[in-house]
Amino acid sequence: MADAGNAVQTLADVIAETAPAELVGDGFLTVVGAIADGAKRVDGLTRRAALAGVLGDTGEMNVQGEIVQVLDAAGTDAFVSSLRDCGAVAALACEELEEAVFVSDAADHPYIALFDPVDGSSNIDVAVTIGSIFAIYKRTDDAPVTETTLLRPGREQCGAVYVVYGSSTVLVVATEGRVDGFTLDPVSGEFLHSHNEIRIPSKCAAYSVNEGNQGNWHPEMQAAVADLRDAYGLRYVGSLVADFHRDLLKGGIFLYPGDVKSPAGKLRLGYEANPLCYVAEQAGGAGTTGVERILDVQPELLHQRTPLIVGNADVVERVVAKLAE
Ligand code: AHM
Ligand code: MG
Repeated sequence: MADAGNAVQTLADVIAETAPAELVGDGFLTVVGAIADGAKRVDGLTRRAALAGVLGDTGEMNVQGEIVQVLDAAGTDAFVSSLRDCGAVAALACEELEEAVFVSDAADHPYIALFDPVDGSSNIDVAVTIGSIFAIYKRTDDAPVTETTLLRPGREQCGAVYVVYGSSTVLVVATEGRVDGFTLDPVSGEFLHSHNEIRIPSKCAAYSVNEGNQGNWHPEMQAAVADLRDAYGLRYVGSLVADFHRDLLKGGIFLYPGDVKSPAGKLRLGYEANPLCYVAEQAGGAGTTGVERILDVQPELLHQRTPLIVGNADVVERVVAKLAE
């Protein structure tokens, strides 16, 4: 945590000092800065909520077949415009947009971003924590980006970011081998370094799953969760970013399995599972579908769903072993 006696570093300071040199030289900070700008807009809307007219739904259905909340639409606008206009992103894809947005094939636009602009949007109307999640990739060559070249396994990410809009607003950035957190200072309006080199604690504090779905789980998953229930307390916010952030800082495991009604589960591989599993792995944790490391899954569709089990590596392993029994 930040030491009140020392000057607190900004997001730009820390990324410039700690991110891999080839990313810094290629404008990685520009991409993270664009995410931070969008997050400040979403934070402003979230804090004012009903006063800003962002509660409720738009009456429309997104490509996922889910009702679009007003803040989903506003968050999409905020991040699409900040990333499209930052000058370093060649293409982006977003949970709320059916089609990817292709910005520029110029070589000075080396990054690709896949994101969930407002995660946990069913919690907006009741003032419960929500988030935003971003997977960042580098182009492998100067060839035009297409929808097919956006389908990259999560292990190829060069960085991932999430923002949690909770009792404070915290932006977490992961690059190879390193995870840091930045708290939005309402006084200066800047994200300031508050969580240095985050490592998931070795002790798992809680498991996190929607127990209401138990009746639809396969017997092996029922047995695996019964095993967790015997060993740990239960915490479930119902906003993935909030549940994940708690697990990252306190130790824990989050599960959204497939079941008999939804074999692929609910969460999206590209926008949710990949970036959060990348963060987890850089912090010493692990993420799996139950049979395969999430970051090794080869996506076939932009909006593909996946079962997700992520958190403390030993507990993830314990669940995988139970599922295989
Ligand atoms: P969203 O991205 O459309 O908000 O949906 C994803 C959310 C996650 O934040 C959360 O983990 C999950 O859906 C909760 O689902 P459920 O209400 O079925 O437990
Ligand atoms: Mg989501």
